[in-house]
Amino acid sequence: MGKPVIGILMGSDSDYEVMREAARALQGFDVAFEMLVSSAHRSPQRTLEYAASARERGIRAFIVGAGAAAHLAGVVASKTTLPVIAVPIDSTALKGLDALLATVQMPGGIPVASMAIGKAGAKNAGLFAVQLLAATDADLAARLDASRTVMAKEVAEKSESLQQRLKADGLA
Ligand code: RP5
Repeated sequence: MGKPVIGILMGSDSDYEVMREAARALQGFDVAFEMLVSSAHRSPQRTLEYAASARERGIRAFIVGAGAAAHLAGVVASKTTLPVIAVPIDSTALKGLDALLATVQMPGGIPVASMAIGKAGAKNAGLFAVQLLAATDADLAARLDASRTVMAKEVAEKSESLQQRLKADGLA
């Protein structure tokens, strides 16, 4: 798929199952990415070096997933002016609410765009990254439009199936 333009970072390999959804979304639009584990607190130097060197290596935006006291996205954002899209991970007893609040409540000056908790957030992070790239890529924008058309068609089909189920249940 060529040289990575999106960097997917997660705090632990235990975040992978959620963050895989971001990778799938990017792959669906043939957007090349790299994915690695680096922690804000367990490997701070590695995280800072990765964030600082990404632009010169061709990365255009980051997708960052972390759970618990999720400061990884903010730390990445502190070392780059590339867009940082965060995914709060539901990896603790607080089911991601801790990560959501830690991620979304960035003090003014260093922005982080936070998605929803968990897999839907990871999927949307991937799509949002595609949309960022599509702002200056007409072909990618056209493919996003086409995917929305497919999505709308699927909703209409689901509604049609629902009518059949209503009939089968004697409700229509
Ligand atoms: C965070 O702590 C990670 O992002 C992960 O969501 C959570 C738990 O990590 P592990 O203890 O599973 O490595 O830093």
